[in-house]
Amino acid sequence: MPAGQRVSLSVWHLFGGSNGPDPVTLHLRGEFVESNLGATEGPAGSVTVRMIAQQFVFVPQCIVVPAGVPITFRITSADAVHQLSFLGTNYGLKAVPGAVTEATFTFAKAGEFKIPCQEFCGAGHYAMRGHLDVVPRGQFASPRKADL
Ligand SMILES: [Cu+2]
Repeated sequence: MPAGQRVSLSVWHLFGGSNGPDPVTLHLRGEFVESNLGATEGPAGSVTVRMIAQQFVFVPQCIVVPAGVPITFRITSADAVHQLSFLGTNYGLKAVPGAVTEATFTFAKAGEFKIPCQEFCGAGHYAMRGHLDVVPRGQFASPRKADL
């Protein structure tokens, strides 16, 4: 597991899912509703990206973030365990149903990164890939600002 990554498995598995996001209602309520996915710009230019991994897509499929800024990823799964990697970097994240995995990565330069799933998750696994577009900081316009 890369440094800086932490998995908040919490007590979800032990106590029947009362604490982490419920995989069944992810899209309906809480942190991972559709309108809250993707990049959000917080105070002082910090950026948080929320994603759902599910058989066999990442939601959202394409994410735009600024270069040279720490990007905090928060990801969960709607079904099986998935493993994202940002091709061409050594950054990666595991998506676990019922838990939120958080990690912060900084992409030094603009570029495009494929995000293949690296954990066999079923029949469509080999086609499961997202896309990360790292743009120069001045060109980044977050679709959303966090509520302050
Ligand atoms: Cu997979």
